[in-house]
Amino acid sequence: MLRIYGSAKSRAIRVLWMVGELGIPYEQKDWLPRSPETRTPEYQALNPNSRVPTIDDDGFVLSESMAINFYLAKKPESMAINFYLAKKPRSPLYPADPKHEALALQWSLWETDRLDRQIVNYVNHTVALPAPERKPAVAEAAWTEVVPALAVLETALAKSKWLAGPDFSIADLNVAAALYRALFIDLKPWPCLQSWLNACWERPSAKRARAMRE
Ligand SMILES: N[C@@H](CCC(=O)N[C@@H](CS)C(=O)NCC(=O)O)C(=O)O
Repeated sequence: MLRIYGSAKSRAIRVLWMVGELGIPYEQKDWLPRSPETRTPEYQALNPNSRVPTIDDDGFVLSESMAINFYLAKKPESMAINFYLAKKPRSPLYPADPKHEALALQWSLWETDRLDRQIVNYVNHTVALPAPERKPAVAEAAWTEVVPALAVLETALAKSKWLAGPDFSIADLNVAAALYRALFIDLKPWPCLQSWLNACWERPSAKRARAMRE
């Protein structure tokens, strides 16, 4: 049985969205970031970074949310192999075309580099944290990085409905899930991004993952 370590109030929301899309059975250790459970030697043996999410899939241990989702997106294929099905079914979220697969990697790595912490810092230090804990300088520095990154997405989404190929895929899930906090900021300057983000988060499994968090 797949075990997911991490609360939906963390980057584990990406993983919970993915398992929901694919109907993968799982159990969850609903642990918050920095909670005492993530500081134990047992957990640090699974993830020496003491961060969430981590998964343990029958002994296969993996951290880093984007890598976890690449693994899980292919899981329907390996589950079918285990049952000796003659024809390997395609995973609905894993691009079949190697070029689209590479684009999915490109966007997932890009998001981690250009937006992942920046958007969290911006929203935390403008609205999410209690007012006395907010640092305007952190928000301002983050915003100077968020704006050009959102512009990059806007340009891509003006040309193509989805990020990697003709259909919604792991690329859209990984980037849109990481942009959870962007749901709470004014995206009118980036209309294509706004409608893409809404379309992603309208998916039933996204709504379920979001409900686990809010
Ligand atoms: N790049 C990692 C980041 C993981 C991460 O930073 N997780 C946060 C929660 S969203 C955490 O566990 N923070 C605990 C800490 O900072 O000690 C991933 O995408 O999985």
